[in-house]
Amino acid sequence: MTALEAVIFDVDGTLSDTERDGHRPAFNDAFAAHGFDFTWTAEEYGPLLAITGGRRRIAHDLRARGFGDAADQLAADVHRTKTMLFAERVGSLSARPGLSDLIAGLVAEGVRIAIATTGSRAWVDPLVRNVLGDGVADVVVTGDDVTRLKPDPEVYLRALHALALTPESCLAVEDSAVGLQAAMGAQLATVVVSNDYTADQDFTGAAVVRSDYVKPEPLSANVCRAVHRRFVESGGYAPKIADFRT
Ligand code: XBP
Ligand code: MG
Repeated sequence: MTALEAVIFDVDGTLSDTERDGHRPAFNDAFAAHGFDFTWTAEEYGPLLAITGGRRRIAHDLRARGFGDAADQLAADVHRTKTMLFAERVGSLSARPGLSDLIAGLVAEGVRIAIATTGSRAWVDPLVRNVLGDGVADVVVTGDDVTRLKPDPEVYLRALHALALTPESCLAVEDSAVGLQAAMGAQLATVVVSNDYTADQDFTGAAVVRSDYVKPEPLSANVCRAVHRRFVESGGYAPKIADFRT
């Protein structure tokens, strides 16, 4: 039986509730700094999260507002400002309730911690340091390190490569359907801990779905081990048809 050797965490919505009151105001302040007269309300922002990566999200919205061919360059400029603003603010963000106990339990048992996110390294590194502590994450793979963002599995495959582990010995923790698809694409057993923006999404294929780290029982290192064991014993994900041909 393969033992659990590492847990790979998503960042936004998983380590911390960053989206509604973190990224969104930074996007809005960047829009204002570049002379745009619109903002993203909390309601408008939810559906926009289906477009991963802040630069792509801005470009999508600018195209919808009629900016045409100029959208991509404008998005790159606005996103640079947004990244700088958000990096200055990560000190005010805290871990989701119950996460710190889970991390402490995993570390105490020798389970390694890794990060696989779509976000930009300029703010991911300080956020991970603030929320988890210095040096707790062995591996941090960001959106800057990949050519294809989630739901593509590339970020998880790169994290596994950096850990020098196979998916059978790891568990992923995600908050969204897009993230779950990325983790499943890398053949990882995945715990979904949803939040207000993602609660109604389709989490088919997740090893466990919950809305909280604490209730109804804490997501502890032991629970992670049990989830991982059950997933491995059940054979993981069904092989794809192409696998039978090889
Ligand atoms: C997070 C994202 C990111 C953040 C904004 O997805 O899609 O784009 O919303 O960060 P996940 P950037 O949690 O699945 O990694 O502006 O740095 O892209
Ligand atoms: Mg997320």
